[in-house]
Formats: sequence, C-alpha cells, structure tokens
Amino acid sequence: MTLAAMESLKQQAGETAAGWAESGMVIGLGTGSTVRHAIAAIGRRLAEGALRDVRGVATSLATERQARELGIPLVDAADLPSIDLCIDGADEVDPNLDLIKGLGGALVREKLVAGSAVRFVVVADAGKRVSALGLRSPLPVAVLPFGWRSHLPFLAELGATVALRVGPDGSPQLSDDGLYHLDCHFPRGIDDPELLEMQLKLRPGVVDSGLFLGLATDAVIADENGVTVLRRP
Ligand code: DER
Repeated sequence: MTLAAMESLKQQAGETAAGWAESGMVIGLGTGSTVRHAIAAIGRRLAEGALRDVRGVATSLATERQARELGIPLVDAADLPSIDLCIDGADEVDPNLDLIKGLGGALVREKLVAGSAVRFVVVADAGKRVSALGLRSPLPVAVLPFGWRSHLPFLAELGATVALRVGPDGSPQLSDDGLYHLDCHFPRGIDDPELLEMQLKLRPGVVDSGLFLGLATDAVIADENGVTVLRRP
C-alpha cells in the first residue's frame, strides 16, 4: 500500500470518530498520526460552528500544540474532569478491543485520559488488527529512568526481549513526563494480558504499560473497502 493510501485510511477512521463529538463535550485527544485527523476534523467543525463549547484534554505536548493551533479550548490536565469521549489510535487492536498502545510515546497520559472517559473510541487502519496481543507490536513499558536497567532481568523472566527506546542520536528517548520506554517483544505473543498487566503494575519503578484492557468501547477501523465500526463484545 502506498503512503498516500495509508494516510487516506487513517483520515477516514479519524474523521468518522470525530463525527461522534457533540457540543458541550469534554473530549480526550489522543496522540499519533491517525488521531491527528480526528483532531483536525473537530477543529474544523468548531470553526464552522457545527460544534460549540467543546473542551479537549491533550495527551501529549504534540497534541496540545495541534489543538491550540486549531483553536480547540483545552482543559488543564491537573483538573482532569470526567471525559465524555476519548479518541485515540492504537498499535494493536484484538477482537475484544483490548489494545497495545505506546509506540507514540504518550501511553501514561493516554491511559489516564482513556480511563476517565465514558466512551473511548480507537481509530486505526486495518493493519492494526491482531488475533492476539503482542503478535505484531512490542509492548511498551514506561519506567522511571532511575534504576531502569534493573527491570531487564524481570522482563526477560516474563518472556520478553527488551529494547530501550532511543532517539536518532542513540540516547534514550524521554517522554513528555521524563520517562523511558522499554519496548518488550514477546516472540509468541502475550499469553495472558491481564496477568502480565498485574505483574508489570506491581513492579516498583514501572509507571505503566501499553496494555489497554477493557478500556475501549468502540473501534473505527478503515481498510480499502471503507470504515468498519466495532463495539466491545
Ligand atoms: O498509542 C500509541 O502511542 C500509538 O502510537 C497510537 O497512538 C497509534 O499511532 P498511529 O495512529 O500514529 O499509528
């Protein structure tokens, strides 16, 4: 598939989800190349007057910048209110709408915002669909830089091959919250995502994992034949 064709799928998914935004809503704005299209469409609808009194909660500095450029009013994240609708991309989507997220580097904020939302809509191209989590994407785990190497034997014990995420200059990439990401490859996929999530969350120094289990209510998936809307079974 060409880059332009892929971009068009992302646009269709993003714009479909943006159509669910209603006046007066507080909307969680995810991070990534698919949800950018949803944010752009919300900005357009606001500018045209088709939407009013919408406030956004940005999940990253990049999203905050985009929203400000489009004139989407933002809520101070410190006052995180209950969110009517959250729209975000994903790295993997399984048949239960459980997700792997975090390759975009914003999983901690994304999970907090998605977890505060009444409705969490995932937007993705069909290439993100998997039969089981971990088959295609590594699982990002966000950790404090302090003592980060101490997690390597623990993660290896859980079956992961781990890569510290680095920037173009080879130095560790810091998230907006000053965290490192350990990208965990599970060669045969993740057997028991709930158990793995619990093991990760109990580990001191681990801030959060890219497993988004039971959070998504809907998914908008685009492929060459158009857009499919899925609801959590
Ligand atoms: O969760 C993430 O960090 C992902 O990267 C996700 O947002 C998907 O991004 P994409 O739409 O750019 O593939």
